[in-house]
Amino acid sequence: MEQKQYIEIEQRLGAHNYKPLDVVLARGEGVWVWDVDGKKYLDCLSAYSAVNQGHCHPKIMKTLMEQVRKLTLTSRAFRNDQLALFYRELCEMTNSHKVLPMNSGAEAVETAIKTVRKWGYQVKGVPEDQAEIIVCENNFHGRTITIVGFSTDENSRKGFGPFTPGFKIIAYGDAKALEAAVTPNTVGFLTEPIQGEAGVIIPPEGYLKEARNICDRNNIVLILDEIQTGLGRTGKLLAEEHDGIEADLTLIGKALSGGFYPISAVLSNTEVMSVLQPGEHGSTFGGNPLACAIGRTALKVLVEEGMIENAAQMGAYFLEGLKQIKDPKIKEVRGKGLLIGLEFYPDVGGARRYCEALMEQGLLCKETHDNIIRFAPPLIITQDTIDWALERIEAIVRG
Ligand code: IF1
Repeated sequence: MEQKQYIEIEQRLGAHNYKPLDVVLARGEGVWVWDVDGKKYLDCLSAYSAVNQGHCHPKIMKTLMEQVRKLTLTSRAFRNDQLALFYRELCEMTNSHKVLPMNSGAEAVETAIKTVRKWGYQVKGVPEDQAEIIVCENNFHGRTITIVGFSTDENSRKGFGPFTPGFKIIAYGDAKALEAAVTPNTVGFLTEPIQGEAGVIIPPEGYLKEARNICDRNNIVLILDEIQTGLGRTGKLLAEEHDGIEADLTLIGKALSGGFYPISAVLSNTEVMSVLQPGEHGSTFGGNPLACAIGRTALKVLVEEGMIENAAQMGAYFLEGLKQIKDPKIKEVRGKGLLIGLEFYPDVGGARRYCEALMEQGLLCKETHDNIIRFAPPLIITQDTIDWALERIEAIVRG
């Protein structure tokens, strides 16, 4: 079938909740993907950081194939022989005490919200139904009603109310605003260490440390959404490490499976997670043996194959290369590790057409917020491939 036929059918039969680039992909390997006509592209999005390990990583694939023949789903009504090992390896790696496995990122966020509310009532002593959670402007935490209810992006939010109460929105990167928003009923502060969807917004130096201190002083649970920034993307296993802090609850997803399967998890210290009792939360698929087996190998290859260090090194190289493209249309290039944003001035007329032109040149990336292109290739990218990409990016930006 031809590319345009696939697109026509999608248009006709699918909900129009996306506006993808018109490229129909059929195969992937490492940093490369191929469309149905066999044209090859460099993937600079990595499925929004879900394929940090590269497309169809052979070791993760092998685990999937082996596990799929043995056992895929038991539900949590019974135990399975992968869950304990997944817990142990994940806790050791991330320095966590406890894990709650879910599937999508949004479910991990919802889980954290439920958990901190319960902690607030049971441990902190907040009066029933009075719990407040502080969140940041321009956040992106997912698509459920509760989560979009505290979004400040009209597109995500408008038309979907009424929303869940109990959230207070403050400016991102502003520790004073956090301090000022705290009340005796504040149970949690939920934020991204770097705002991804907002356009790779890096908060001021020391912000997370300040936030950690404010949470400590006021007995508030610090919840870091590392669904996009975690698992090597920024050049550390978790982005919080750049700031030398530890969250009370850390949310991971996406690359936890290397793109093979939806797997997310809430990582916690003992006190907060211990409020959940049997029957109070769960998921049919969360913690299933296939997911756990895949997650174990996805984590293992990240570390064993040096992907986190590579993200740090290649990220710095890529960022520097982009900074060398001196063009009056570029407002700023910023990033940490391989999470990089290139922002055009508003009068340039949007980043979309640059993404389309780059696609023609064999490089796939996606605009965010009109004027920003996000570059986030798999963490296994090499210097030669970055040079190849930089050549094309420079030509298109200048062109
Ligand atoms: C879409 C963005 C990325 C996330 C953070 C939770 C979730 C996400 C920090 C929810 C998901 C995705 C979802 C995807 C687009 C994408 C995205 F552009 F919207 F912001 F990655 F940059 N926390 N982000 O980034 O995880 O439930 O989707 O598994 O199309 O909605 P999910």
